[in-house]
Amino acid sequence: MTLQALIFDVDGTLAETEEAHRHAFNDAFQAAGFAWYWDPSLYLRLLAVAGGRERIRHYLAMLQPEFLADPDLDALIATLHADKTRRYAERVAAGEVALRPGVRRLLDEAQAAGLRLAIATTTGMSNVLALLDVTLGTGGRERFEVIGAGEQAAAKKPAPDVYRWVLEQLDLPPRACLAIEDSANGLRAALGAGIPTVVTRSRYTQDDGVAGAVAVVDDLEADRVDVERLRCWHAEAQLKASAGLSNF
Ligand code: XBP
Ligand code: MG
Repeated sequence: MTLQALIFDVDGTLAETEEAHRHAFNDAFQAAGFAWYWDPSLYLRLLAVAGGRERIRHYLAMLQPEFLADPDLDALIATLHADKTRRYAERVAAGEVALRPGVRRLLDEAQAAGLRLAIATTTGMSNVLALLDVTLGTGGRERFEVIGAGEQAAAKKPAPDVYRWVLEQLDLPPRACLAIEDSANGLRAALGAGIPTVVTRSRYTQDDGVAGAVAVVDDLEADRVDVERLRCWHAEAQLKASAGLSNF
């Protein structure tokens, strides 16, 4: 089966967004009067849990367990996360986040080669659209035929739900696609949906496990990832599958 679509993760893959997320979480905590502070080494541990609301709950369970008994905990987390989302959008609008090297080139080349483009992420839709609007400008979001965000999946990565939803919308089998991810959670989600996956490591995922990836690169530009290489990796994945060496 030939390669027909590329499905991109957002956070860490299209852009190094996690510092903007981290600062937005901290600002929201401070504004609400909490002395909680997520420094980079704590945030690295917290990233084991995808999704902002889930991450706040995980933090409380780990380090402030007395909050778990609060009957209004869901509402508190929802309020903090809504404020964090607003603050993240402000940071993106201020130009704090840029596309990672090679992303724009690869998007251009893929479209010129007739590949379909999609997104599968755990972050909220408003965050995805804010990032695409600022970094790709007018028409940026329309380049992606399908956008699967946190709202589209019951269970966040590493569950495969968002990838399954995107495949359904594209009306393609997993073997016709390649996913591009930066993290172990993302890789597990894409593989769980049966999609061969290329990993481009990001700031916070340098030590993530990447077993099962069809290729692992530091950066799409430095490693000169183009459509031809993607087609090669995709074909290799198909060969391995037909030899019974993988699940694709
Ligand atoms: C990225 C995430 C996101 C952001 C926070 O995971 O975990 O949750 O850190 O986003 P991935 P929200 O790149 O694997 O999709 O606060 O909007 O949930
Ligand atoms: Mg990611």
